[in-house]
Amino acid sequence: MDYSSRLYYDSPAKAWTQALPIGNGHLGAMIYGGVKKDVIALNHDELWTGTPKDTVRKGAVKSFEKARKLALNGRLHEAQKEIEDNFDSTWSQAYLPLGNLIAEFSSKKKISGYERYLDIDKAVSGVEYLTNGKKEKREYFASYPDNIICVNYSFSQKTDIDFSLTSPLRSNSIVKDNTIILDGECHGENVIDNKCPVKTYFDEAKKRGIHFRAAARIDTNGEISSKDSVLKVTGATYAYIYFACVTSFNGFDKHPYLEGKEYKNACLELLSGKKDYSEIKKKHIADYKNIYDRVKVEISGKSRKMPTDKRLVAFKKDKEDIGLVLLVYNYGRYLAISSSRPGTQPGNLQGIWSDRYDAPWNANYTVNINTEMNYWPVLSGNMAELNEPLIEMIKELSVSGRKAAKGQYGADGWVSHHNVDLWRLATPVNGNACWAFWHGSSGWLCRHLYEHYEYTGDKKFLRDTAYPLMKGAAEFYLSIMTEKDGKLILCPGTSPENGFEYEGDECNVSVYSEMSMSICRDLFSNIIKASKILGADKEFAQKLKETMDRFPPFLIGSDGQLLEFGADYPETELTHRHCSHLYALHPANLITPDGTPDLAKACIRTLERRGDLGTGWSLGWKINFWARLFDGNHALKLIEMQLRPVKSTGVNYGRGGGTYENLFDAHPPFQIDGNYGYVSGVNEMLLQSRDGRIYLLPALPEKWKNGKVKGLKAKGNVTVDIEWKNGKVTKYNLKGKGKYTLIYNGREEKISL
Ligand code: FUC
Repeated sequence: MDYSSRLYYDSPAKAWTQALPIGNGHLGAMIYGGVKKDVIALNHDELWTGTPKDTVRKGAVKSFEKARKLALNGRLHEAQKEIEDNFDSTWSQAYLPLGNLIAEFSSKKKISGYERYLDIDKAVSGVEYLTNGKKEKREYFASYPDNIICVNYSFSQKTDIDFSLTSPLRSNSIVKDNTIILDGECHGENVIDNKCPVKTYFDEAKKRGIHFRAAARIDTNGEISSKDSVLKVTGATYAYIYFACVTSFNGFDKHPYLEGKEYKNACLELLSGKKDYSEIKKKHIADYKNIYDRVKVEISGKSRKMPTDKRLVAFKKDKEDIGLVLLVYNYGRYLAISSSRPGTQPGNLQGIWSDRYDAPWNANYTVNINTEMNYWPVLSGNMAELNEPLIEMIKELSVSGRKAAKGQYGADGWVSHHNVDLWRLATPVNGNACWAFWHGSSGWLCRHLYEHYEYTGDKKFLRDTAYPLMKGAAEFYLSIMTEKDGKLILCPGTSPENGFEYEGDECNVSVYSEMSMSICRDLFSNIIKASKILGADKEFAQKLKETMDRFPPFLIGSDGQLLEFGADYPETELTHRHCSHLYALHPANLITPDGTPDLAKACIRTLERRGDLGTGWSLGWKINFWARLFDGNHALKLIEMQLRPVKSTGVNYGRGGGTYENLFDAHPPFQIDGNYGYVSGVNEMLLQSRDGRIYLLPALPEKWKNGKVKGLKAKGNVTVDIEWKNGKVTKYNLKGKGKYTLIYNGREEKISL
């Protein structure tokens, strides 16, 4: 048994953060594995409150101009107040849970040898135990090719089962033959009442929300009957459940009720026909492995054979369990494949798994770090097709974002702010300017588009998809660029979600922020490169270059740190979880230890002053920063901190980051970004690439003495295998095309593939 690809427990889950996730991008389920009562908590990626809406704030353009003038004159508190009073728009809509599929069993016999597992080599979860010495088995998986969840119960003796399907949403369920059908409805709006979002149903057709049908078909050798909405099975020695859900959601700009798509028959159709469990399972495993098996990391050392929850606790004392480090790495790849596939919605704050009616931060897309982090491991981890939902979202955002640019700023191009939802909210949300007034996400998201080209080498994608979107984002920034002291800046600025001391009080709005300028530098540089590659749009590239030449330089503060707010203001929260001003170090490559050593030194100083502690995703980001700084030991320290066992699910903005018993990342609460920051961090420790340079093992910790990795990707669509002994590369194999400089074992080598 490989204990770096299997989670297992000796008892059923009592809490959601102990349950095991399965998913196919649309459908998500959490497996509790109770002996008498099995609960499968369900999600669907399109269950959100709301309808398409114009969210532009009236009078915002004037307000922006006023705030800009105030900021240029140093009246920063007033600028902030102006933004918060007159510029923001509405809150995001919310992601909703679907409900529970429940199976209650009649058997009252004593059981032994209980095990609940998730095999991440195959993406199959299961439960096994003995009754009277005989094996009882259950299996669960979510198939992407068939778009259903399958469950297989096999009993050692005749068993009666009550099946039911419940939902916290407005819904009604009935039993028809061997199928439970639940028809339901999402709220028409997440209405803001006294600064609190309240999920609200309306009767008026134009305010009705997304409708959906969920259905579970039971195939069994037992006898089927029904009582109310419970499907009863008696005397079964096996039962299969085939579960599907389809919604009326018809695109971000279509009304889900008045222009909704047909969903009732579509749902039943997914379940109709003769379903052969083992065929579906075979297809599912092949489909999953086609992505998952591309990469394998092996590092010599201990791998503890111990139930995962206990293993996590044991790691606290003895950190030699490299198998656990790899398990969490593999689990992150598993979660990515299970939550983001072509045709699905992108992974939200919780991927697709969310049990709460009022999920933390509405389980929306928070795009001032979190959504981007979800997609960091995808390209380096050889899973480029998982980017598709993100790319689609960016295309859609560019449509709503054009209205936001015009309506909020009177600007060209397109822009998005710190929250996005299913309806592609692009305007700033309501609340403190430190998070609400931040127009960096359109620029940041475009870096994913350019990287998609860099990693895949797909020129057609660059020309037809990436370039026009990148250009539109740049046009927005060009359009609001302001001159101050001969420099061009984005004024006013914020740096998510931090503040500084100004005139005796905390302030969040500065004249400009380093992050916004870095996002622009990065976006503009990528457009200039793209225009060269495509041999197109030279004039625009020239304009960007001239604009960039007038940006203020990176500033270094009195303590050697990179300045966040364009001036050496006293920090109000030195150890703040965001490190946005290091954007140029990671995710961008504008600051590098070998290219710009002085700035890299300033980044090190910044990270030292911030400290290592933080929320889950903050630890995840720091792994990536230290990897980019070629400091493998520090990166590993962060990995080890991320593996601290956490039970609390309350919101902790401080230093509580760690891992839940089911290996979900703990912000706390659960937030999936930390799982992905971890995977991306490990990838960056083993391989980095930029501008034709490929670094093998650039940040290998001393503890990882011997090992091998296969299948990671370097930019240029190069597939990389590496073996190492005593910390030195002993063998490598690169598959791809082109000329590169290879950097390893302290030397540089020119290679041609
Ligand atoms: C950002 C972070 C928080 C949290 C939230 C969802 O606002 O600052 O820590 O992750 O997103």
